[in-house]
Amino acid sequence: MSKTEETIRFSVSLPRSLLEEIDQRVVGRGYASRSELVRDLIRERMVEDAWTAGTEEVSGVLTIVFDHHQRDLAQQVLDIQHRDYVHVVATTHVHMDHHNCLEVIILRGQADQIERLSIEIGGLRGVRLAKLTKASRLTA
Ligand code: NI
Repeated sequence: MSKTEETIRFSVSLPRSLLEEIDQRVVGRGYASRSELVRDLIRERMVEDAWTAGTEEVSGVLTIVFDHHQRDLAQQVLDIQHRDYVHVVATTHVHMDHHNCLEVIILRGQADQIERLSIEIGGLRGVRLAKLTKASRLTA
């Protein structure tokens, strides 16, 4: 949130049990206040909605761990990234140990196409972990 933006206070009615659950999360996750937790929940939902709607360009970070010794795998991962329907913004490759490579792939484009690319890479033989983190622009 920008420093200059006005913060509006409003009332929300909740069942007591739901408020208690929220308060447990505030403490458990180290939030400074209920408001901070609720703001994060709203932002998460807005990102989800942006991905579901598919009407705006979104960003995603695909994290993969794969077998360095799986034949042709690195090349297959690269070939998929080189297709032009999703923009690969950046990739970082880390050699974790003798067997494992970690790669972080930052993607931008249409939500369904980013998801398709992620599923495709995740399904390659030798890819041990594939996790997509969804992001989108947020106004505050
Ligand atoms: Ni490596």
